[in-house]
Amino acid sequence: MKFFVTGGAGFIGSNFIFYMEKKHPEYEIICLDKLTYAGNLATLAPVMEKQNFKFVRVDIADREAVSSIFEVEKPDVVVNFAAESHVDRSIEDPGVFLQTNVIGTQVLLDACRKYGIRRYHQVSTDEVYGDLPLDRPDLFFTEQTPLHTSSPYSASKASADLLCNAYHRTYGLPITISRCSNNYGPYQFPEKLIPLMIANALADKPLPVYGQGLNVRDWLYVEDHCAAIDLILEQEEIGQVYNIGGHNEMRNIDIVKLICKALDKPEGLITYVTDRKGHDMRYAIDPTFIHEKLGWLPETKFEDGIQKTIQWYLDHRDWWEEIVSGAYQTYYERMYGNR
Ligand code: NAD
Ligand code: TDX
Repeated sequence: MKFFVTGGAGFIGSNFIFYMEKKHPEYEIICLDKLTYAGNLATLAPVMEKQNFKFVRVDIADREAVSSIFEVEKPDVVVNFAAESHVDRSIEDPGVFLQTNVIGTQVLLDACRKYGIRRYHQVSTDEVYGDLPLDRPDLFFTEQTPLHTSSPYSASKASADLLCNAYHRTYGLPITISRCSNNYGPYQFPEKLIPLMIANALADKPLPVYGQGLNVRDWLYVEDHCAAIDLILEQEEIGQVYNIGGHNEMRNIDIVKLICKALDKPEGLITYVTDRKGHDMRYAIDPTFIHEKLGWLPETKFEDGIQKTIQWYLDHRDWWEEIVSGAYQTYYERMYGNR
């Protein structure tokens, strides 16, 4: 079985490659990644020399390049993680989000049509459902919740989902889609809430909390997300959407305070800054369907996962210190300088 894993040099994609290498050592995995600011080849060092692994640097929106790789390699399965993934960057500059997340997905779908595929899996997000009000804790996103996006990022991800459905219905392409809640764990780029707060706290820098920090996210340890995708790929039914989440809702401010406590840093570092434009209030996944259909349940409790994650960032300073010292500085200044 030959897998294309696009975006495998990023956070979830790399964790997925490690998960699959361990669980299915008989599979051949080819990682396709453009290596944008968020992609890091060093992350893939543990698998780089393996016989059954190959890395190809390519932009998924480059039709010709993608087509030639499909022609040569003829993959059985494509799992598409490749995306521009940061909401704040999409608010600053939506263009590249449409290019990669929408056009890139279409290019991959076209290649799958042309060369044939056993499965195309689209890694989507709970953000396609928009948000839920804080005063209705009884409401959750199900697979039937209408798409109702807020940011250019979520609009681009929802567009990609719609294209996948269209290629399934119109051309019979064997697609599946998963919509996961917020992930955390090793190798997450330090622009995202949890690694950003860990890195800043370790440097005794201000911890920029948007608005009042009352927004709620539903956190899932990245390995549990990978296990869910693996299960989805193993089952035969196509055209199906699966929501993935572990009922672990937390307010941003509580996460930041927890990180301060774990690192023995003063809460005085917390700085309330101007809110994100169009900031979604609450995400909350109802994972009943994937649980009942595939028996999936998250294995890592948040208390354990967050400790493991903090320890990972303490043990792998080289990995993220290099990132935060480079071009990321310019981004940070632009994004947080006048907030
Ligand atoms: P990430 O930003 O860490 O990694 C994205 C990867 O895609 C990088 O390696 C980057 O180089 C690559 N990439 C970007 N543009 C590309 C292009 N045009 N061609 C080829 N490669 C390209 O993202 P992540 O957090 O690992 O997210 C992976 C996927 O999971 C995304 O599709 C995202 O929408 C989805 N998702 C993320 C979360 C989360 O909490 N991080 C939750 C749900 C869904
Ligand atoms: O500096 C910050 N301060 C802050 O208060 C940052 C970076 C974030 N936040 C808030 C905004 C959100 O309410 O923390 C929350 C989490 O923010 P992000 O880490 O940027 O994640 P989010 O916007 O929730 O989106 C994430 O989950 C869904 C991923 O980045 C997406 O790729 C995924 O689809």
